[in-house]
Amino acid sequence: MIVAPLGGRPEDTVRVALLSHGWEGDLARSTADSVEMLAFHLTRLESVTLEALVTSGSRLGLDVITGDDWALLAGPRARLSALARPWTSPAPLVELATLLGHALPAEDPILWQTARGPVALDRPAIVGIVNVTPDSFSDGGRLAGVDDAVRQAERLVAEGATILDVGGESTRPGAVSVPAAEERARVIPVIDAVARRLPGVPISVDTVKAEVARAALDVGAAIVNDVSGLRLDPEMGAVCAAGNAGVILMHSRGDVADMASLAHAEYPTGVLVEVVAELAGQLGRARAAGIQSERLVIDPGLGFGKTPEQSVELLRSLGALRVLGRPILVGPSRKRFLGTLTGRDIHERDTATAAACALAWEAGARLFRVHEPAPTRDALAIAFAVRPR
Ligand code: PMM
Repeated sequence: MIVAPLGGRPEDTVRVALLSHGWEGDLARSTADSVEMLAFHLTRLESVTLEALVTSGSRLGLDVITGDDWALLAGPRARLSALARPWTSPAPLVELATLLGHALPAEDPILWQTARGPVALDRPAIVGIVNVTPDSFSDGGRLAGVDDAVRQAERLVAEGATILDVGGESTRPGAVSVPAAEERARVIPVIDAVARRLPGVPISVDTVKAEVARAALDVGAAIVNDVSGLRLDPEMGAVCAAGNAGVILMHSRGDVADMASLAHAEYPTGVLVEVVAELAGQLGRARAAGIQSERLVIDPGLGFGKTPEQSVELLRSLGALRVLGRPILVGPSRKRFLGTLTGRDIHERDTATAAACALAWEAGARLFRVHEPAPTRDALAIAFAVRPR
């Protein structure tokens, strides 16, 4: 037996050691990141919070040094992350857990694995929206529709989109579910044509139906964007796993007709806590279906079963989603809460969208689904330039 001390920063030396044992780069990095040592200074603590912190902290093997209304908390990132989970915290620790989630520094840049290779998330990635619902393009006729959609895709990429999201089913309140065959007829020719025209651009299919996802992956889609978070079609997880798709798990409740309404906007324990808990469940189900963690992205589902205030609260607390350990996508584009805040109509909300995206970047989001990339690209360029180094 040999016991050798590792000098230097644990996260670096552990990564190098794992690589020397043949571990794959991303896995070695994310595993090594979990041993990074971090410390926090907590002040203005209530005595019940202090007591609960001492109990929970020592159970997790964290160092907790306390005074009358303050504490110093130190330990490896993975153990601190376990404390930063408001949805499993005892009541006196919920606020602390949420704030700790915000305060945990961002993980090192990660790659998002998709069916067509990795997407780098060390800088903002803009997902441009290509809607192929019948009302989204001027004249009818499928062929004209495909040409229009390809032109739209080219414009989105020219303006800064690095991923394209093609969707053929509206989720507006009261929208009727489109039969799978009709949805396929709308999106598959477009994905096929865009994949040929823009071969370097990963394409995502915005669908809740496994049959549509499978057909899209067959013609070149790399990602499945499921606004139901794999809830609505029992086959979806298996199809994504078999196709090695990147998967966007968006938080929502209900079905296509009511998920964007307020029918399910009840969050008795708080919108953040419930969204995080439900996303955690969706991640678990996705992994159980055989989808590798590296392929999963989470999305709080702004505006989906959320009042404007609840969407704002999610944006304010977005950093807490980082404890789920997966890249975060946000889709604030032109949504009602931006209209409420600015008084602007739907087609005048691209500046507000850009501001929301820049703030979301600061909180840890890495992917931004927008209708009009140009203003968001500019806002994110500034946010990226002033990021902490
Ligand atoms: N929003 C809409 C549709 N798809 N997908 C994800 N991942 N996140 C979103 O926020 C989202 C989505 C609804 O917006 P649209 O009808 O304006 O495209």
